Amino acid sequence: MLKSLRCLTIVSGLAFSVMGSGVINNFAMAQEKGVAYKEVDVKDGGTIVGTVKFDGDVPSAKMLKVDKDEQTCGHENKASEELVVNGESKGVKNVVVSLVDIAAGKKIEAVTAVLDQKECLFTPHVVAVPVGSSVDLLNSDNVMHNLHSWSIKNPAFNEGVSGGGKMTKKFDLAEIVKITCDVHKWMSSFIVIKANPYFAVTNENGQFKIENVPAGTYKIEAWQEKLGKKAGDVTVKPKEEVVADFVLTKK
Ligand SMILES: [Cu+2]
Repeated sequence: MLKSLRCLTIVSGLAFSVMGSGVINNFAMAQEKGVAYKEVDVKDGGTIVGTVKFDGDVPSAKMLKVDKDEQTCGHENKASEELVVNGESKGVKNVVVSLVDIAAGKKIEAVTAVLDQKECLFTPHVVAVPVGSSVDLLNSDNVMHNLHSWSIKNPAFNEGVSGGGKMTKKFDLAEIVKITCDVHKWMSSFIVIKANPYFAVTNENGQFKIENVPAGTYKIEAWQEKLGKKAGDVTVKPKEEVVADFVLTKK
């Protein structure tokens, strides 16, 4: 069998924090510098798989106070998705794992992703796309929502979208964009735009897979809105599967 496993556990400290009250611009500082990326035919690429786990007691979900449009948004407070940890596996959901310094690899396939506003929450909570992609911003509710992008590099927008409405925005530059609704202050999400196609968002068990990676050693990074960034090195061999696990902790 060609398949073999190498294990890499990344437990170094956070590179820096992206959190803090009133410091939205830190998201701009949190962007990777990036390297010029060249599209090439990848032959005998390898695969990176891994799990992002939470170190510590599983935190209970922060509750968001619903105090407007209750007929649509509901009369109960809502569980925030800012940090979702699986109670059994301790996997962290919605972590963006990416290769940050890869200079050449598979073609960047621009996509049209969907970010919906449904029952007064953004869904999914984290959308990751490569540069050049668009996002359909939907409103599936029967109340007015607003889409406020805290973009630094891409054109920022702050526009209402009526019930059943849609607007589409294109993102050409890599950055982490926080999206909020100014009508319902509890609503937030992130659109993460990546400079190369080597990234994935973890599932509810914290698992991810990045495929068709040219052989080589790369810096791999995990980003989560509350836990910040953590990086390590991963070495990919032709046609092999390498494991890159992360352990994130609360500050
Ligand atoms: Cu809203």
